[in-house]
Amino acid sequence: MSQCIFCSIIAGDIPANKVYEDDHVLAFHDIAPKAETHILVIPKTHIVNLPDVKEDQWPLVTKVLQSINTIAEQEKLEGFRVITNNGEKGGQEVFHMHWHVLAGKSLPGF
Ligand code: IU
Repeated sequence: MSQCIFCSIIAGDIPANKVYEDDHVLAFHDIAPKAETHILVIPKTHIVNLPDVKEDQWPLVTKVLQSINTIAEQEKLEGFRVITNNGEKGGQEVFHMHWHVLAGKSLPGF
């Protein structure tokens, strides 16, 4: 999956400002932050988005979500927002499932 930019980051072929890594999950700062803190959390397995998750991959999705809690604690986030965009019409631009973790000055509700 070498044409996938996030797979290239996982492989170490493209640098990223990493904040967390384990056997299954990688998290790094978004290159174009939309909030004071903007971290992307991704599974190391190439999954396109939520609708692409196979039955046996749900435990991996849980690991990704659990790692968000670990990252929030590690980065001392007092509050945070989690967003995942799915499909072109859902605003997804990179087709490797990722979870945006946004934090910083009070985020407006919506
Ligand atoms: P989206 O949900 O697919 O729209 O989000 C993709 C995000 O990936 C977006 O916020 C980009 O700024 C970010 N990103 C990145 O951090 N590093 C990259 O090399 C590329 C995109 I391409």
